[in-house]
Amino acid sequence: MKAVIFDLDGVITDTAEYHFLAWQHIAEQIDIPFNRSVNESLKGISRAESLENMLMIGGVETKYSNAEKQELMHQKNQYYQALISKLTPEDLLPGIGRLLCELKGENIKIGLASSSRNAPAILKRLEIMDDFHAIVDPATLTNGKPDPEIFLTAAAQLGVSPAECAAIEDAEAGISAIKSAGMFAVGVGHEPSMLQADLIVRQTSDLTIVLLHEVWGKYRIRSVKE
Ligand code: B16
Ligand code: MG
Repeated sequence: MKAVIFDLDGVITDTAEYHFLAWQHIAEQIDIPFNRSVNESLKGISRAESLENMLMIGGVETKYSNAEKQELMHQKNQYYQALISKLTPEDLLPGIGRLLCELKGENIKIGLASSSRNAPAILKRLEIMDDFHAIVDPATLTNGKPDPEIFLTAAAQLGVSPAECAAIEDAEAGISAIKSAGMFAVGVGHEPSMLQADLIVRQTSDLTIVLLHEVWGKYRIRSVKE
């Protein structure tokens, strides 16, 4: 294991909740149904794709022009940015600060593979920007998660091969992307969506370097036998 690549929302900090609140605000405004189960299906998905999915679920996929959709995305992002402007280092999810220190202590490279265009602003607010050796800019990618492109790009930027990377995600689309990239997948959560992961932890406080090394060892042995 030469590198660990992190998802952001739902892994490093609980901005998944802020995305939910911001989309809920938009759904109320245009009067379409929205709940946590719909929100679950948007995790890890880009802003534009999230809006398309919401409109489809609401049965209004043809109602809005491109300009109106841009305006809805803009309003969602403004609401979201107001929420993230209050983030502080206290908002790191439990255990993440410790894990970053442990990885640095062992010279394991650290990357970020977040679909969020707000990721750099969030890392700055959490005061962990300097811990990352590579931060993929999702605006430069052709395909979003579950396509492996974002994880493969992170590995390339870190100068390691995918087989040498572990990656941590909270969303089904993200776990699929990691597995398609040929990496060791760590899932955070307890949804059935985590089933493809090589290691599942219920919460971020369970993530330690000891656990990663332990399960990585078994995974490598299994990979060699297969
Ligand atoms: P933005 P991740 C993803 O971040 C979120 O899970 C997803 O809900 C959001 O729509 C997407 O980022 C885009 O975010 O609107 O800030 O560009 O989980 O890949 O870190
Ligand atoms: Mg996420």
